[in-house]
Amino acid sequence: MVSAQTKAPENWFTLDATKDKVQGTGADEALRRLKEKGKKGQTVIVAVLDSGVEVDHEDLKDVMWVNPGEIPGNGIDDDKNGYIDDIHGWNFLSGKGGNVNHETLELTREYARLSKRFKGTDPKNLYGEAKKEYEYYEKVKTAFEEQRAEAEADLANATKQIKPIEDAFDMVEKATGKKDLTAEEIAKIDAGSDADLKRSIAIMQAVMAQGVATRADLEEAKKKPASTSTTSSTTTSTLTTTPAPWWATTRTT
Ligand SMILES: [Ca+2]
Ligand SMILES: [Ca+2]
Repeated sequence: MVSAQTKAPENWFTLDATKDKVQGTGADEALRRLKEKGKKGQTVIVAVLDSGVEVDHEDLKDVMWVNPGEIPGNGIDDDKNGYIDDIHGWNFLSGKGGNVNHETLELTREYARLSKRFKGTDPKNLYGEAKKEYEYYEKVKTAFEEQRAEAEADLANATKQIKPIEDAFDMVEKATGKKDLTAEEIAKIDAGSDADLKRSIAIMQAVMAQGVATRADLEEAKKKPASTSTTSSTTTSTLTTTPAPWWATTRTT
């Protein structure tokens, strides 16, 4: 059994649930069995639609798809497909070569795009395609506002939960005159009969067990909503399209 305290092996994701007792993909084991049977590999092209790709990863850099019509790094769209230096595809969220730190949802992007056109517009003056597009804008606006309200409620909730933790940091730092105490230093604090200090120490020990060891970690935890991971370098094949999200499927066309 792997307990929460055991550090995961670095290659956990290629290990096998049955053979290695690690909930990975079992890729190493699959490869071993295929080689055992003398199977030869075939080249496949994988188009990544979401998430990030480390294009210079040692296992990927030599097998990355290369756009044959593009000369890298010359600032020219050599194959005239609309993308400059798209040597390994294109990152549609950030553009040329970029990483995305605070990527937005498609819903937010649609709302921003349509707001530019329709904010303050009186629909009475719209006809035909423009009217249909306006109706779509209203649906997007409603969905966007609902999601924003949910996110704001989540943020308020998270802020409320973090307040007692900040208070605990304050109290322990004040009592010891030290910042960024280690787990050992915290364990050695003599709180005597100070129940508040004892409680603060217990809170700090509990959050440390969750990986929040310093005030910087706490600030980081405050900034990060639980459900979104942020840093990704999305390299996407220019040949692919993304399926429409739920809120766009009701669009009247
Ligand atoms: Ca190009
Ligand atoms: Ca080029």
